[in-house]
Amino acid sequence: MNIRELKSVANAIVARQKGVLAADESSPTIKKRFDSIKIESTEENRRRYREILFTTEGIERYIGGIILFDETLRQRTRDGTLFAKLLSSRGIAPGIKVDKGAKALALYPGDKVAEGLDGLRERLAEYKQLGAKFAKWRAVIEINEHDIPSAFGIRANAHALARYAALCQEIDLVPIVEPEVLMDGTHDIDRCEVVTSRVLEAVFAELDAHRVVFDGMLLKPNMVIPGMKCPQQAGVQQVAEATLRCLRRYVPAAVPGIVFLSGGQSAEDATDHLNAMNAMGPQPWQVSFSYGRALQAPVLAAWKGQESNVAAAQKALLKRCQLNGLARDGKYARAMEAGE
Ligand code: 5MM
Repeated sequence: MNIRELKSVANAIVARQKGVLAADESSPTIKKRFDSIKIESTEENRRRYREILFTTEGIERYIGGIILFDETLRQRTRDGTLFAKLLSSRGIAPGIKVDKGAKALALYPGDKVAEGLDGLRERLAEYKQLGAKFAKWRAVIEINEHDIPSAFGIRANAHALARYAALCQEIDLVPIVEPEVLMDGTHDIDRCEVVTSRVLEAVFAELDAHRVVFDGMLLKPNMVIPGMKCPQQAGVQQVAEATLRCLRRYVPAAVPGIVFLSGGQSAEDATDHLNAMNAMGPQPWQVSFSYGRALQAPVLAAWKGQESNVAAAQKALLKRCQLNGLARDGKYARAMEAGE
């Protein structure tokens, strides 16, 4: 393991004003996104769309890494350049999603566990050859009003995340460790904080037991936020305070960066929450973003699959990147949404 190399890639991804664009939608997820704008999910349409994202001028000032799906890592621009090569040449680290999705955890009704460990060492070696500098594994934790997630469900996901992270570091790929406590449901912010705390505690215990070097990884957690159907929604400051309280208790200071997922928040809310946390800084780690929907929803809405809308789509992406770049410094204000 080359710890210097791991640290340097991790630090570059969360350099000042920078974060991650999550463009690693699996085939079923990208189909859902395309359905919403009435575009057929063909391989060429997926390639075209990703080319729009990756060739947007100026995003390299705010985006340190982009997470790709297996198919995308093998695709090329219209003029034949591998996407991974294009991104590296622009100073953006290409990454790869390596989990194979959440499946029902046997004998634990209601719990899920992410699969994909079998053959992972060989897959990582191939991804590295294809130009990946980091990887990502997403564990999905659902909350219900009673007994989900179970303590064992949390442990099983934490164990898989740590096995994955150790395999990444063995081959000098920076692992992004993503335990996502979903915001689906009616639970309140306190329950989200309790579950997120238990999850992070278990994840770092397993990472430590697996000898994962904290300095050479990034954490991609959910924010502490009420369920979408909770009647008691929380204000921006409340979310920022609860999230930081939880992370400061359970995330070691050696971790270079926290890159939040957006999880179904609106683009504006995700930026506002990130901004509030940075305004309360400094924190022991870089506090940044790895948004999928919160960066891409405005892009899809502007593009609608039309060649004539490409410039508008790229403008929408650059705008979100710029605003999140400002939020990295605590300098974003909601009023900026109206401007260019
Ligand atoms: C972009 O979506 C990623 C892949 O999801 P599927 O396996 O469901 O296709 C996902 O892991 C994403 O990176 C994170 O959930 C963050 O995205 P959001 O939209 O929550 O910011």
